[in-house]
Amino acid sequence: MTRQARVYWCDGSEEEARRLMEIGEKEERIGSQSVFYKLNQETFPFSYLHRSHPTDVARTEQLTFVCHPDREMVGPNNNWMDPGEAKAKMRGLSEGCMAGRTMYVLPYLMGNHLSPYAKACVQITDISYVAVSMRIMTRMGKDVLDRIGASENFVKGIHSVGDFDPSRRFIMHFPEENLVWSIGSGYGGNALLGKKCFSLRIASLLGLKEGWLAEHMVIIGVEDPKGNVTYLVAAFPSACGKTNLAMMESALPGYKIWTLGDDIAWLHVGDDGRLYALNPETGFFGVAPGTSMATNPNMMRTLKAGTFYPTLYTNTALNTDTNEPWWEGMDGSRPENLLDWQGNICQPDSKTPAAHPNSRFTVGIRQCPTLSPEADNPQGVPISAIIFGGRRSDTRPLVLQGFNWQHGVFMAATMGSETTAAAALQVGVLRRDPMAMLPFCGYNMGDYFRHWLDMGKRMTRPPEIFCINWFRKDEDGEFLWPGFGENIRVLKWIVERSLDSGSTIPRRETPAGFLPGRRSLDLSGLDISEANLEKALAVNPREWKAELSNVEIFLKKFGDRMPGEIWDEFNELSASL
Ligand code: GTP
Ligand code: SPV
Ligand code: MN
Repeated sequence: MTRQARVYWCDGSEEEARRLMEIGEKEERIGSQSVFYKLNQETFPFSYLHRSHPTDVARTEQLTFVCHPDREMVGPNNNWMDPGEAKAKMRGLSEGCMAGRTMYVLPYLMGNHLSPYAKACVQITDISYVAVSMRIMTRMGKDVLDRIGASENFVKGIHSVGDFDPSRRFIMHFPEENLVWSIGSGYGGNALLGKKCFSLRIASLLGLKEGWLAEHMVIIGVEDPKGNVTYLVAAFPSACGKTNLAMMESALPGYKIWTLGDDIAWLHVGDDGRLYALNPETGFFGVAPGTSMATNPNMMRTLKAGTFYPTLYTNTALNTDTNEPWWEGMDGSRPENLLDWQGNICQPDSKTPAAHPNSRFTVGIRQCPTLSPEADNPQGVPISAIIFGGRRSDTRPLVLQGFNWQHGVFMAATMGSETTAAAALQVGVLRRDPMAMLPFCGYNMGDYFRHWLDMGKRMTRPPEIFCINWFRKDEDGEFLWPGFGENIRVLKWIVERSLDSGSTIPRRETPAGFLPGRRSLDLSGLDISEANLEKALAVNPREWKAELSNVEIFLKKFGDRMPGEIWDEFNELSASL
């Protein structure tokens, strides 16, 4: 059907990666541009710049569908299409789509080879950029084919960039066939089908059937000055701080963050009744703007580490004096001679960003200096706390602890966030984004909330649940909380509240949850005014009333499928305000 000129079976070797970079540099093009452009190999070892098609710069939620015979099961949180109709449409669009091009066959594993939870997958694609990205982000190799053998037991991905025409761009999921079919985009979550499409949308439904959870979460270990490590997971919507949290450099002496994952966590209940988390990916597809030695030094070190995995920069600017990638918020002043993300010369006084706001890097997790020694544990790591967060200029305080599992699930189910450039939508608009999973939950959100409540009942020791907000602003639009490395102060309170001795750590009860007790946040060495701290931590009844009417409209969309427990918590909070 695709009528490719040739087929290239990828084996995941280093030699092959070098060959693919060369093909992308010299043989394949997007419009008039090469797929890869070689950057300064001394300062940015094995690094390449990629400029995507100008209409193809973010995930496209409006073109993403879940195609299941039962529309109710898919829910109002997903676009739905009948599987037969969707197949016919995709067949039409795929006819001859690889004519004259190479089809790359990518066998890969999500999860580690020794893990009982790992899943074998095969994706086909027609662009070297996706083949190389998948090699960074997944465990790609011939051995996966042996594992699959003659079985049908693998996740299938069909991907073609097509002609990049947005009117012929679709990302279709067929959960009953473990199939993802994507055409017309070469960007991130639209094209790296092991990431959002399989490890979240399809996997979330597998999790519902098999009794586990696939979540949009970072996994970290927090080491205290005594050397004890407590593992946490945290879910924030796209471009709201997961990667930064995953490799944070602590502002408090003696504390250290260990990185296990920055985007996706698979959560299983272990034999001991605790919750375990593992990261199915092996790389970071991270937001470039704002990344610097000041905000995320460990990511800067990761980017420059250089191993046999290439590092890719997508839609960043280019400093033509040094041949290095550049983006807004990088250390130092704006270089004089810059090409913008589309390759055009930048005027020095231009106010438009030179890097695309959703420009990203793709880099292997092995290069991360804070990689946890437990990152490859086939069972995952035991989780003591689950953190949910969003980008909220108002209403939501710096941190709140849920009263118990059920109340924590309510807090997460009702969270909202201001939209970012990660999705092709209007930026900065508040939308409800339960568990940071609105674009990624592959089935009805009402059923998803019930699954969360049920998971709590299966655990002998469920993790504590917290909500955070690093992004609350004052009247002048300035952030009230300094964020980044200073967030360790909040993590410290979270960890202490989550340990067996947690009930002795001071907290203040509010209708919305527990706030840190006076002086129980460690603010040593931090320059923040009493007034700002008070504002950052305020639970304001007037703001919460407005919040609840917004929440109510959202939850009602799920009708009968919305669990009564969620409404019980809602009514309790309404009554107490
Ligand atoms: P996805 O990869 O899209 O899932 O995003 P992410 O959640 O990993 O987001 P990331 O960590 O890349 O952060 C996105 C943006 O938020 C960057 O521009 C950061 O500089 C900014 N950011 C991260 N942490 C903080 C913080 O604590 N405070 C403030 N003010 N900004 C932050
Ligand atoms: C996100 O948007 O949450 C991402 C980037 O992690 S993408 O892979 O494009 O979905
Ligand atoms: Mn993400």
